[in-house]
Amino acid sequence: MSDIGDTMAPALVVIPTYNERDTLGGVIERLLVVLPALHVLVVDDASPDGTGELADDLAAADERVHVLHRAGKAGLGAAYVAGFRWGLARNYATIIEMDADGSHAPEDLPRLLAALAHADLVLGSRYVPGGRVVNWPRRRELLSRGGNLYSRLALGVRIADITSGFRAYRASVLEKLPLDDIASQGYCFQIDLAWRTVRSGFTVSEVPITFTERELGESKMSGDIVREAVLQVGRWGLRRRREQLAALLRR
Ligand SMILES: Nc1nc2c(ncn2[C@@H]2O[C@H](COP(=O)(O)OP(=O)(O)OP(=O)(O)O)[C@@H](O)[C@H]2O)c(=O)[nH]1
Ligand SMILES: [Mg+2]
Repeated sequence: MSDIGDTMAPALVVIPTYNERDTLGGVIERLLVVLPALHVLVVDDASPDGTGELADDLAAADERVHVLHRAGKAGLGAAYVAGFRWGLARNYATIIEMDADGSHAPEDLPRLLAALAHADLVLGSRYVPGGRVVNWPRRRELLSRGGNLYSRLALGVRIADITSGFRAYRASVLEKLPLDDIASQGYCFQIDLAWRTVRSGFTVSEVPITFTERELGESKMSGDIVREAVLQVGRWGLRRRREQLAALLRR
């Protein structure tokens, strides 16, 4: 993107980490090769494996890299909210979410940013034409596709990959969302933010990505994360139905 880094503050990539020592360095290196004007913020929750110290070393060697250290593991949502606040306080025009485990290809990011010219939020999508998932066990793909179908039906939004964690926001969206109220974590956090973005009247678009399952490190996926998403999305869906019904009765 030609306008990053000239007149506007450059775009910020927020990368939450918990025990991602094996992959973080490679992801940041690739990012800065693909888009040299980017800034990167690692939000580390005191990873026991030393990811935070590695991030400090990377930041000391490159002024485009920054680190936010947090006291302990408090979930992906809380880490992102802290990272967003950091970025908003520094006037970045664009704030990007990305995993540290290598699942999201830095090489796909220029297409996300290009699409941001015509939308307020751009999702890197596995489930639009051209999108792909590599190395996923069948049951993992079913869980992800099922979660997306469930969210589409409950919330009535036409988004193919609402759980995607590779996405770019215009800062104006994050400025408007009530970040203090967002308590959800994991997938639920991603659905929550996209849903609030749509309800606030912003536009969302999707571009295809190739998602590659992590080869190193450990997943932080858990039954709790799935349960939280199922219950919350169900609640939001019911609230939406109640609002629709109330509007119908008022007519
Ligand atoms: N700071 C912070 N980062 C987290 C936390 N939980 C997960 N992350 C990071 O969030 C990103 C996504 O987590 P993953 O474990 O890859 O979750 P996932 O992609 O749903 O699961 P896999 O497909 O198994 O990799 C990674 O960069 C994690 O290190 C947390 O509690 N705090
Ligand atoms: Mg992952």
